[in-house]
Amino acid sequence: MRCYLAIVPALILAACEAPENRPSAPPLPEVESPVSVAGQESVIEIRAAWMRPHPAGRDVTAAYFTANLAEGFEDVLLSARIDGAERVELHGHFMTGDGVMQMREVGPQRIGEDGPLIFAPGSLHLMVFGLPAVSEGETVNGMLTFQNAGAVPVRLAVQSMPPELSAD
Ligand SMILES: [Cu+2]
Repeated sequence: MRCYLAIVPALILAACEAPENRPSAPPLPEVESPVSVAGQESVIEIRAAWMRPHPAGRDVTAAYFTANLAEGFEDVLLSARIDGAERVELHGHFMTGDGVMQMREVGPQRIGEDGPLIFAPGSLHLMVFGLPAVSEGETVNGMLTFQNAGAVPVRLAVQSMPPELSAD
């Protein structure tokens, strides 16, 4: 793109921006996210997504996954939902002062170039409330919402043991 000589700065700006604003120009891709602090797009890949079968008589269970940043250099997991569940919270485990492991809700979780965002037993997990009981071998669909990547679908295999992570 070339900018031609103009005397008024505003005209120079207009001349430079014109190609993007012409009706014939393809629309800019929209980032499907509520806010975008980092102001850029990213692509997230989800692997090893699984959910524990409900313990007998309970309607709360936990789900796990590994999120990789395939494109972009930073993103934030804002929230999650699971089809059929009343509510999904991001949880973490913490050691209390007297050495007892407890879990509680945590805020948005960052993912960067320094490595995948891992939700795994004993660490970060999705706490799934009010989902009709699922059992081993079923599959549950859900959605992870990232600040830049937007809504990323996830398919969770219901199983008691963690899946093997492919070596890459
Ligand atoms: Cu929890």
